[in-house]
Amino acid sequence: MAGYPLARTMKLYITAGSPYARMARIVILEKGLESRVEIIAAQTRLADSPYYLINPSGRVPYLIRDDGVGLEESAVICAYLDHLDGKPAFDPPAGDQAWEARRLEGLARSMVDGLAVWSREIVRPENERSPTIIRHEAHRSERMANLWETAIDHPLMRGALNLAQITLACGLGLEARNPDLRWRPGHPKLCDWFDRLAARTSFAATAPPSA
Ligand SMILES: N[C@@H](CCC(=O)N[C@@H](CS)C(=O)NCC(=O)O)C(=O)O
Repeated sequence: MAGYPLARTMKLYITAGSPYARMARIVILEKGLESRVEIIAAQTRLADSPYYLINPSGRVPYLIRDDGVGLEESAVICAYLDHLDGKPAFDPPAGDQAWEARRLEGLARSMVDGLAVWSREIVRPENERSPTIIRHEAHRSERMANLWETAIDHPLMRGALNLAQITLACGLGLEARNPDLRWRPGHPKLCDWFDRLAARTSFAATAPPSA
């Protein structure tokens, strides 16, 4: 009806600390979709969570579209939301740069995946935590931070906002959840890049709560 706000017909299930859900939340804010998507906190990793009746995998993010169909996987959800207005802002550029964009997004995702495993490990009861996994992920994150200190100068990481940038920043933002994730020392360019992006409205509004 003219003059009335659009009903929030889509639902995005999230947890406040999830870097993957944060990617989708950032795209919602960047694309001005707040009035169309209801954000709902899901109870993950809980025996018999009612959320499992909505999304049997139990993972977030999970987007229920207008037509009732549910989507998993942050990259798929981000692309879907980005395409809703027919003017995608985050599609890879044309030509050779497309592979560069995908390569960088893959590198960023690789770092996030490792950091997510680490984050998951440290919230387990202490007697169930694996020092081997924690050490493995800590070392992986050091190698990836070293790599990104150089790769952050790539024009695609410095240009218009894209999914590689969103993905990497959501990973680095996990420092708020994991006090042992110390990617900053020795990485001044990465610090500067991250701090600028973290100040952007969509990033500041979705920053994960500290552990
Ligand atoms: N590849 C998935 C990963 C999603 C994922 O692992 N989400 C975590 C939160 S960071 C989750 O829902 N964990 C709950 C569980 O494993 O039961 C994506 O990109 O969306």
